[in-house]
Amino acid sequence: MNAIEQIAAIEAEARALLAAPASEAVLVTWQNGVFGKNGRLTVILRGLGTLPPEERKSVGAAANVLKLSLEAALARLRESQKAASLAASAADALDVTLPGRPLRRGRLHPVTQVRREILDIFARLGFATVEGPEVELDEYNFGRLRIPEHHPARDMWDTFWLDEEVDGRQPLLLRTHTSPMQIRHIDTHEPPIRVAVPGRCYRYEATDATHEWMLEQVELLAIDEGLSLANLKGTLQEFARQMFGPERRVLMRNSYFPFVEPGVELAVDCFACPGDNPACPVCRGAGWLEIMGAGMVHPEIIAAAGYDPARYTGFAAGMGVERITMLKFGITDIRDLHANDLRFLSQF
Ligand code: FA5
Repeated sequence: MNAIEQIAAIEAEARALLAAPASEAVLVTWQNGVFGKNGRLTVILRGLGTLPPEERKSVGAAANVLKLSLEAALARLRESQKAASLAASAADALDVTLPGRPLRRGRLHPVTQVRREILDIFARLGFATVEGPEVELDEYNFGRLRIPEHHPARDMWDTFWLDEEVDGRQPLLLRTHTSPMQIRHIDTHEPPIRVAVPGRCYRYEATDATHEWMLEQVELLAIDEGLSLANLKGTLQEFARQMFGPERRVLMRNSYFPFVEPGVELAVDCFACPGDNPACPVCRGAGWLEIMGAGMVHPEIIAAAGYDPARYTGFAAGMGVERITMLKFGITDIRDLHANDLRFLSQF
């Protein structure tokens, strides 16, 4: 085959290839065989100088025309193949302009929110936060709070008992209130004392809309020179105003706890009924929901800790965090709070 015939053969192959595009691998092999270092067209162009002058011109022209037109045709073919494959993948591709699905944000449990709010309010009133053990000695939960064995006040606070002992001391129980921390704190700190004690408490209790067997309390304890019932009342009223707003009515009435003298309890007006509905699950027609017990620390407790009760006086309070959460959010059944139903909890 002379050079012109070879050029014609390459051109025919190229037409066939371009008419029914082969795979990229076949295309590359063919292209190398034509344009590569020792490709057929390369060899023809390289050998132009050896041809007789009359052939050189026509062969050179034909080879160069073919080279340019083939290069252009191959580039066009590759462009159109690329466009086709993009179009094919676009059919099942992501639409990046779609707005994303929002992530479900978690939130704090309503009781946690309210506990933090309570502690924040008391922190602004000068009370530091401290914590104590949930597994407690009978001695702190009852004995040193002036509730000896067989005292009728124990009936109010039946609880869960443990067989274990700590450092040879027992009986141990799950604390019924946060008041044992009053004793632990005055045993280890000197007046002036102002602390708030959050924590879980446990009671052997028949549950209903306002009673659970596990509850959270925040205990308040202030011991200083010259503290009176007026300081207790002022502190609790300021707490209620900040917690529930100035329009909420607060009732302070007599109560009895062996570790205070006098004792009071604080109630807030019912949010679930006008106050006279005997079927109301929250107040049962009383119009008030009790949220805490309080009073002036009993002088015997101050004396037992080694301080002169003529010089030092104090007040204490113990409030139910779930009850305050109910008032705050208008929840009518305390049992919903720890039932762990996200449809309920995510409303708050
Ligand atoms: C006490 O626990 C006393 N330690 C409070 C106290 C502290 C008095 C300091 C004086 C000085 P009481 O048993 O009333 O008191 O409980 C206090 C609060 O805890 C109640 O007002 C109520 O808000 C909450 N509470 C009590 N029992 C339950 C229960 N079963 N479920 C939910 N909340 C409860």
